Amino acid sequence: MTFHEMNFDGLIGPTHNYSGLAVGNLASAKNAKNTSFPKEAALQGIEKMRTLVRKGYKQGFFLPNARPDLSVLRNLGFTGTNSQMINKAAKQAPELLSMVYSASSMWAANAATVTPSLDSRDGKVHFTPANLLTTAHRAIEHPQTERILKTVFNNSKYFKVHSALYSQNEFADEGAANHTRLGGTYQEPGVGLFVYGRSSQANLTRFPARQTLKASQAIARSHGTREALFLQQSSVAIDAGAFHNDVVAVGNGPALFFHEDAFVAEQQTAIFSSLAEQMPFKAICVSRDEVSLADAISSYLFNSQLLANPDGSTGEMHLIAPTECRDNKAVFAYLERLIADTTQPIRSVTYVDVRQSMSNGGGPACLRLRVLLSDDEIAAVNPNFIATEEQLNALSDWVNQHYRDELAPADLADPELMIESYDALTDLADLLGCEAAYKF
Ligand code: SUG
Repeated sequence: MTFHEMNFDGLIGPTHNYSGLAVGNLASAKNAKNTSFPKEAALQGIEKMRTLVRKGYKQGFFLPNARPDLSVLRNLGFTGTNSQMINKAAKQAPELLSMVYSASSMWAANAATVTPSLDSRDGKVHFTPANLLTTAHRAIEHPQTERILKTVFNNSKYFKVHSALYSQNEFADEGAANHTRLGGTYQEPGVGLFVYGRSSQANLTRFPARQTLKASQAIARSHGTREALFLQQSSVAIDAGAFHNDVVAVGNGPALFFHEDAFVAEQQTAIFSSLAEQMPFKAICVSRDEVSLADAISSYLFNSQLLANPDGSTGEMHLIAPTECRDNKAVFAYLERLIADTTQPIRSVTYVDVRQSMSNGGGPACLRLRVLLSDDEIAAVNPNFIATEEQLNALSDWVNQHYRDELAPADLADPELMIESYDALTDLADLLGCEAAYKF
């Protein structure tokens, strides 16, 4: 039985917009109220998937959450027809309209935390959708995300999709953006490295620490994770804009690529020695002298996808980096030095343009959920969600047919956008044979 890493990207939905909803996310704040380009955004996401498919990697995708989510407006006291609710929200509480229109489910790294079957006690692949309770626009994602995961991983012999953790501040969870599965090779059991921002109810940082230790522990417990380690993010990183750990660190196989300021230093030493006992662990630490924390966060260097070779061997690794890393002098020079250094495994960098997502703080690694799967498990994935070239062509045709070129935040007030979005998603569900995934 051979295991492979498969990346599932979140399709970027037709209402992609910049509403400045994410406190502590510098790009979201900077681009708040700018005009977005939904068609370009979705096509950039599809092209990123195509880049991986062409390199020989296994790739899948997820449906976007249906937006606007009118069940939330109804829950918040709006009444009448769909169009009447949109009109009333636009007049009375435009911030609630932005919340129910957000296309934030594109960032699949926050969809769930995953434990592969090699690492779980019952030999199943476990998924827990993230409750994302720190931000209002993302806290509404998990019921739909659970349905979407159950649509894609629809075989209970191999897959167990849990419900999100109890939505309370103590159990704040942001999914795989704060979790890395490390191991010598993909063919042997590994370690789940859970990174959390806070261990108490109180937020001691200027920006919110979105992941709690209790949430990470609960997930390891319910997934039956055999080997779990818990490491705290440094408050310096959170306050510099690392609202998720995947903004300052990325790991895969034996390699962990991270910024010097990513973790609480004393904990890091103990965790790294434990990892080194369990695998041929390779820590690739980038010092602040080489790349400042500010440059790391504005370029999203660590939000690159860190990939093994396409055949799954982990001796050599490859980065899929955002073009912002090529545009930043210090970061680009660092990457050139990195790949020339043969004492570490990263051998190549491919730059991808995902600027529309980046402008909301989502880089290449945010857009994907990694799942380590055996051949039998891959055969059990709903085949309509596997990204072949043909399927990607069908998706880009669908985007070209339905998406607007431009969207300004004020456009959310027009009920016509709701009709367009639901029509687009109805056609998508039809294309993918999954009508039940959406309830408008
Ligand atoms: O949760 N941005 C997202 C970006 C998520 C990136 N994901 C990872 N790092 N894995 C967030 O902060 C901005 C939406 C807006 O402002 O319109 C937003 O939600």
